[in-house]
Amino acid sequence: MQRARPIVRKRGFDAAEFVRDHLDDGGMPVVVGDALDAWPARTRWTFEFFREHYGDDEIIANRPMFLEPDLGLAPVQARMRLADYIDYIEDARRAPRARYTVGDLDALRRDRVPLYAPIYRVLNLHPELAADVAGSTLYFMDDLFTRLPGALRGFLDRCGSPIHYLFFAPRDSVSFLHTDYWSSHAYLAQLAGRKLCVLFAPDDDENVYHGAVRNPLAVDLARFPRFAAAQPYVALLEAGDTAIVPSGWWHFVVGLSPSLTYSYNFFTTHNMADYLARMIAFLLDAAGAPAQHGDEAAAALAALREALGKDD
Ligand SMILES: O=C(O)CCC(=O)C(=O)O
Ligand SMILES: [Fe+2]
Repeated sequence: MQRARPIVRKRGFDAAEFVRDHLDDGGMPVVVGDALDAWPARTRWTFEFFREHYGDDEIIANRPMFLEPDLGLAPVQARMRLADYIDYIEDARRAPRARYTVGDLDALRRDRVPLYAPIYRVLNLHPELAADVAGSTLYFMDDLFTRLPGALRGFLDRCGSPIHYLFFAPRDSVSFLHTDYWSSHAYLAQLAGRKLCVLFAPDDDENVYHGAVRNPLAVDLARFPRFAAAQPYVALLEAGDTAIVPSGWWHFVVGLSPSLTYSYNFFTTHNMADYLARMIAFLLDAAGAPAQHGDEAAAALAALREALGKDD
């Protein structure tokens, strides 16, 4: 990783500069230092706050995070109260108070990678918290997702890939190398603790073997020789920092301490065509599967048709 470059840090953004330098073609990732200054969550959302008010929520935590079978880690899935998960992430050497649905404590202890809860859709469970994250917007961000009809947004946020989510992470939490779904842009808003992010541009697709390189900090160059040509960009995220991950950028994130990250996926004119094409394919698929959320998906599609049909 000697050739890693630091991700640029900025403050005091304006919307046009943000889009031009970071989201349009060739746009670079950035860490914004003042994006969360006006968010009540920045001071209010602590481990203590969630333990006290939302401790009874159920958390599903996995190792690895999405139970990826190709990582050579003994798979573990555990269900527990959020309060118990917070106790665990504060010191992941302790045994969690959990009910195992895959693997067990012995399996968990066989490897240093800890449990990590992939999806906690905090605002769906507790809509009263939306104001704490300013409705998920950042002061410089033109988020086209918010212009979709409400019924469609609600459906995607409940039943699609997560639009927003809150990560409670132990030290050594790992999100293995991936790009986000539907070519969305993402931000990672660090509310507490520290994480290390390693990113690669979409141009490095082949050099990271389309994600087959899962951990860029420990690459077998005999197996993945082209990785030597990949250009890593790194950032240390501290509480108050927000990392912008533009559409198509590969990212790998590891926890350096117990931490809390609010994440949001969005689209702009730059990635709109890909995003909407994938979104509509998803809706059509869902509408054709009545056993799952078919009716809701059909209603979401109808809302989209109506919004597009309006001649205002
Ligand atoms: O572990 C993290 O904070 C990164 C999560 C992430 O990138 C994702 O789930 O898409
Ligand atoms: Fe991601």
